[in-house]
Amino acid sequence: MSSRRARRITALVSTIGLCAATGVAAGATPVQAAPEAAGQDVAATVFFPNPVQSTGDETLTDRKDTDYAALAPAYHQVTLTDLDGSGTLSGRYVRVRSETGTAVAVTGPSLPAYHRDADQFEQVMGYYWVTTAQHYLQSLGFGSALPAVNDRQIELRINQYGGDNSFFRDTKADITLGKGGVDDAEDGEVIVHEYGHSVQDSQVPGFGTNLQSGSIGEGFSDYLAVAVSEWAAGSGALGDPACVADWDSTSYTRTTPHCLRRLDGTKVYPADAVGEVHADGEIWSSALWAIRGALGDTRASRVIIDAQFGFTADTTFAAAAQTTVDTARRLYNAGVANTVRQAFTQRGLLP
Ligand SMILES: [Ca+2]
Ligand SMILES: [Ca+2]
Ligand SMILES: [Ca+2]
Ligand SMILES: [Zn+2]
Repeated sequence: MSSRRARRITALVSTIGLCAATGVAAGATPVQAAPEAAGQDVAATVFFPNPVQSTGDETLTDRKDTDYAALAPAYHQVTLTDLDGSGTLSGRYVRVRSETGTAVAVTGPSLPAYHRDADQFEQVMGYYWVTTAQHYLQSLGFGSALPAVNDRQIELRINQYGGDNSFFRDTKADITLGKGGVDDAEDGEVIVHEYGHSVQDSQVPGFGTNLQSGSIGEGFSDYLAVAVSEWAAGSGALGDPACVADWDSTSYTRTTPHCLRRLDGTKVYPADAVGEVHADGEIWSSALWAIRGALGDTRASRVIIDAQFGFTADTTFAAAAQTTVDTARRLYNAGVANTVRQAFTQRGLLP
């Protein structure tokens, strides 16, 4: 996902089979347990959304995928929901495939406490954060008061693509997460960023065919990553919420706070546009962030996401901004629409 190609780092392949199911004695997992019935929940361990965000410790680094003491407070207990009962990490919204490790087996009420040096940890992260992102969309009313958004099972694949190069495969819903630097699936915001592209593709198949629409895709995906982080943690619970991918970015940023990108930049169009989708996406995401600041998460995200149904695959900043203003008027009122308009005009995205 990075706009910078971090120097290609040979990922340390997890020692699968010898993985540290920390705190769980070998053989402690019941071997005879039947797979969970469909819809049943399973306890698991994740980063929430990532170690730098949740601990505030900007000195944490990858250390070649080792699990070290300073990371201990970053592990959180969560519940995996919507599993399909197949005994694998397959559920209503995502099916996880790893090409770099043995698949997680769901054989009881809780998974082993996989830590980051186990490939299974990333598989769990992928399942949890995609499902959480879909629950966020549903909490906004998508699928009830508003049309469903990306209510389908996507595939999340973990593989060995080098560099920091997670990507969303064009015209497909699916996500591939790589292993460059910090393993991409160790940062919930990287996972949800990629899910943001899947969301847009579900709303407008093939969305993002040129520079401006592609920039909107990157800006929205950054916005969704942070919105889901904050929703999961509780609004206001995270320090520096405007920072995207606080953990993955420790591999390719030298200054603190470590951020892949930010949502609260001051770029305006066209003066600060450079012709690269991630960089120019910061103009779009800062408008979305300002709308969220003015309207609150629920109203802002309802407007921002519902508007995307009306975008064309090759939309422009101005057309997409105008559709978003019109959506605010339709869902709410002229005052809300004016607030949205101001966020876009202040950044040169609308006349
Ligand atoms: Ca890892
Ligand atoms: Ca990475
Ligand atoms: Ca963050
Ligand atoms: Zn992206």
